[in-house]
Amino acid sequence: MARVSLRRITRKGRALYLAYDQGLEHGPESDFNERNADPRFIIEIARKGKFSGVVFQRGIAEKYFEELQKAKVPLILKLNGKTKLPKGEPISAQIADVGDAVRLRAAAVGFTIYIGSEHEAKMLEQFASIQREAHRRGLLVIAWIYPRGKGVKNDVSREMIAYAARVGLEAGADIVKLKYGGNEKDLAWAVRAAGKTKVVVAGGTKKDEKSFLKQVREIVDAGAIGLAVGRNVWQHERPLEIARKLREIIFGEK
Ligand code: FBP
Repeated sequence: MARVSLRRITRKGRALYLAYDQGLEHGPESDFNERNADPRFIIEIARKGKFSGVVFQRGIAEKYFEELQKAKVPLILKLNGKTKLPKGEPISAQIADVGDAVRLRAAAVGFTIYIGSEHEAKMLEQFASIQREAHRRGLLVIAWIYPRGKGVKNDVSREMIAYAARVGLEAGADIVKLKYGGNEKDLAWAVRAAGKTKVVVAGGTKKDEKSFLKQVREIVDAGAIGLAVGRNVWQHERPLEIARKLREIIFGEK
């Protein structure tokens, strides 16, 4: 089987991705201000902050295609998403496909699976066909695997994060994105469960810088290859400064 090289979206085997799909997931009111509501601001952070990739939904990737090409930051095209408005069992709707990713010159596709949801089967099936086609067409695959829904009590327990990691491996993701519950040993177990699938961790809501950086050190010590972070960077007063600190920890940059 032809392998797609992880090197397109990693450096020294490590990764720092800038996630910006929160406009769809959470809405502008909860996450954005005058500055970070503009996708061009995000592209500039990704470029100057030397991120290994930026995560956009299709609409932003289309409308800001030229800016993104100029910036030369690898695109990770998110293929599904949902708003925060429905109250039922979570399902992330597929709203883009691998053809869109190829057309938009993405390096990778991203896809969310809520394991534990009543709709889990649909997301697993869609992921399977996306994974096959993406690999056939030379794209990497990142799975956001979030335990959620009626079947899940604690989404960041040792059991759940390792389960999410293992689903990433078994479903064929190149990289699995997990949430960190604050226990380094649990994350190390999840990294073990992910086998040859690499692990990156989400940033979560904005924290004070000191505790955020402490968390990032733990994540790297646990064996994750890095972060796919949004709010803790582009809600920061000085995004490039926090990006530099993240590079120091993740890539060992001086
Ligand atoms: P953050 O670093 O801002 O948490 O972003 C990571 C992420 O996975 C985003 O890609 C996504 O929009 C968001 O978290 C989903 O968060 P949730 O579903 O928990 O509200």
